[in-house]
Amino acid sequence: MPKPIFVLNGPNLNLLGVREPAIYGSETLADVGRRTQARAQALGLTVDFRQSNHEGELVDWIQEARESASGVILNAGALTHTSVAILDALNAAEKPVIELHLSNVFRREAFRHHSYVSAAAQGVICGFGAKGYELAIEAMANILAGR
Ligand code: CA2
Repeated sequence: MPKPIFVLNGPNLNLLGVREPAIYGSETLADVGRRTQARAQALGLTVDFRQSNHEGELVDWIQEARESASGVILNAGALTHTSVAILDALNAAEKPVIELHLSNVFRREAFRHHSYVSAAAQGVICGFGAKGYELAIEAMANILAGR
């Protein structure tokens, strides 16, 4: 049985579709999860889609990925810009990592322009809203197929 792709979402992403639709869109995180699962299924892959507001829980899940995932797609939310702990966990996991953001962080405040996650990521997808989750699945499928 192939291992699932872990799709991990950080703080406040549970508010998707409820607040700030102009920045983050009107789909809920559950909608995004369904979209992500559907794209993965079409490519013959499985996904484990999770969200946490807690840095330590995200670190635990990234550690779990070392044994239990084929790769990690991570929207770390604001922890992207602050968390050396998440960077260290990603490096220790030794799995392909794709960094993901709904918004184009480079069109926003300067503090969003730096990412600790990027140093461990094979690539970054940002600015395409919920569609970015499907793009990340496609990119991960290519990485896992060795293309
Ligand atoms: O654009 C992204 O996906 C972000 O990772 C979202 C984070 C932000 O801190 C990053 O700079 C970029 C914020 C997630 C908060 O999500 C909300 C969703 C709806 C309403 C309020 C917050």
